[in-house]
Amino acid sequence: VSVEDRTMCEATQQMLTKARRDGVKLDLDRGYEMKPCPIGAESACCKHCYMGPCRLNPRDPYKKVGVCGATIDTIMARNFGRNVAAGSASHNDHGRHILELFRGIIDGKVKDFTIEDTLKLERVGKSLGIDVEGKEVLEVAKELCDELEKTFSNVDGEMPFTKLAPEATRELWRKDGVMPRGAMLEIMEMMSRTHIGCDQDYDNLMKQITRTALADGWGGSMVATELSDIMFGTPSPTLADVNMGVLKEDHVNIIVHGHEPAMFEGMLAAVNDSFFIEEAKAKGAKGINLVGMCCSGAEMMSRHGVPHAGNFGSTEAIIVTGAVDAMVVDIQCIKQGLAEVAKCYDTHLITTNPRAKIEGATHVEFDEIDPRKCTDEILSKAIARYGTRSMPIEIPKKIQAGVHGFSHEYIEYMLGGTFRGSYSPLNDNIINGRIRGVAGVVGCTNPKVKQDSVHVALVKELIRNDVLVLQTGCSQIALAKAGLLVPEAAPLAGPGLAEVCETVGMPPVLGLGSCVDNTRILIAASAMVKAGGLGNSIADLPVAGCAPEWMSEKALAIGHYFVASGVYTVFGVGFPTIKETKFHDLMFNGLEKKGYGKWGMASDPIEIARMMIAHIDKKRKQLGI
Ligand code: BF8
Repeated sequence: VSVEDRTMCEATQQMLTKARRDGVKLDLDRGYEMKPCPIGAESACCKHCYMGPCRLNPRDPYKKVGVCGATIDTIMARNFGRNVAAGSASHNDHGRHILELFRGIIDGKVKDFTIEDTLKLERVGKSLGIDVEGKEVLEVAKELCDELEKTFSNVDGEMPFTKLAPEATRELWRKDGVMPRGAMLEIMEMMSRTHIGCDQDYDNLMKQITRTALADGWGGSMVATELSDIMFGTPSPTLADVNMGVLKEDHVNIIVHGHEPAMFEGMLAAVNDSFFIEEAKAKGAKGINLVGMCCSGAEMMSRHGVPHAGNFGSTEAIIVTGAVDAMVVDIQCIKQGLAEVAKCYDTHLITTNPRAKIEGATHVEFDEIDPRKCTDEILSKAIARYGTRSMPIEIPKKIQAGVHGFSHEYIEYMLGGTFRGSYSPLNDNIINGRIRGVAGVVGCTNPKVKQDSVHVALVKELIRNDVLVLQTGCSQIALAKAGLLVPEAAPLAGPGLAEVCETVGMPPVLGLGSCVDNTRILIAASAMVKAGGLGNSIADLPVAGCAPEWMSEKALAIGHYFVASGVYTVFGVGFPTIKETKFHDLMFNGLEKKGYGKWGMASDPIEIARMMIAHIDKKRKQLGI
């Protein structure tokens, strides 16, 4: 298969070609060669006990049941529930870790990080009902920390950040018994209910799936975003370069790839230390070049304008440049295949988190209390590797500038100004029809489809139809590489959206950050409801979401918390359910009738756009606009 069929990213094509020449196999080719199990792909197998694994026939799903008698609907619901539990666990583990760092700062144990955005601290505190008047920063921080701890540890009541959702949306959650309590409880209950012989009613399972997903979006993910902003700064638009051309042949190149911002922040602080800059120069380098990849890269780009080298589909490929002296990783979406590729190109692959080691990688543990111990060792290793570089180096000359860092606070400010900051101007533009609706296009890349191609074609079609696009994660990077995250892309939008973009000076595609920052979209949607004129709940809004090249369990958890919050959410690639089953019908149809959003699935970008726009138009009609 030609490299052009594997990825539309030219830099990645160039590196895939080189890897093939060098005899090194990358994920992009492994993905093509893998023939996924057709029964598993449609979730028709159950391996929750050892009477099986049981395989049902996806083409005749009701013909057979499992040994225990489990029907296809139970099997699909249990599988989906466990996917959502894993995705929600990932984000909640991330969020809880961020909360611990925050507590470390408050307790004075962590000295290298601080509370950067005290205004946001107050605002978030107030939004949760904390009285901030006349209180010291640390006092407010302590109260906020105690309150947010409940996100994870509550065993009853309502998860703190659910307060930010519109009242009608919360009422639906209460009425249906899906209001999340504490994330640890929800995930535990999801696991226990999917054990052999427990909950065997797909409709009842769906309730716990919904609660577990909501415990991600309005729980751990939101804690991660809001506290990261408070500690490291709330993003505002920043110009940053994206793509492999950000590597510099005459510099020590260090890539940070993962999800939690603390280690990356630590690296950023250490890299400017004159001692290491001199060390690098002594080895003949002009300096040290720190760049990001995937989600922590997207966060650092949004907050500090750190260059971004590429998304999930490019993490193995970039090592093929030979120019990466160290790739430093923490948690999530770190392919084990990186170890083998790193070995072939003499790159240091360094794991830093006790929760994510990789066989064959070097482990240098990051500790927030003493960050320099880890970061200094990494710098020494990378500089030493630069001094002994022996391979030919080939860096694709692809680089694209874009504007990133549209927090929901900045969107409000941008549209409403300092004094009347509100989402009313956005609502006005939706009501007057200049903007048809708002879409969130987010998520991974997946070697089952040509990298970036569905993201780019979909977003272009949406903006052409006057739909404002909000982006996060690897999708945002795909569009940044394609040059759409600049105000100059406004003429690619339909006349109404283009006019708004030109008036405000904004791109038609707004980059909000990493995957946990999808919660910025939830808060923006809630603010749109509160600004008035577009209904009472998130489900009333003319909005839709999509993860066109998804691959992870986190993506399923995110997709379901959007659906559970009221958003029509379309996934590309494929979906782990069988059409014409009761469980599929509940997800793709029944949930909407109960007042939620619903799932959709299509693989062609133009078809996805058509589905999203049809939904937006349906909502506009219901609103009478
Ligand atoms: O969390 S977008 S491939 S890096 S899962 Fe992973 Fe998907 Fe990228 Fe970020 Ni989100």
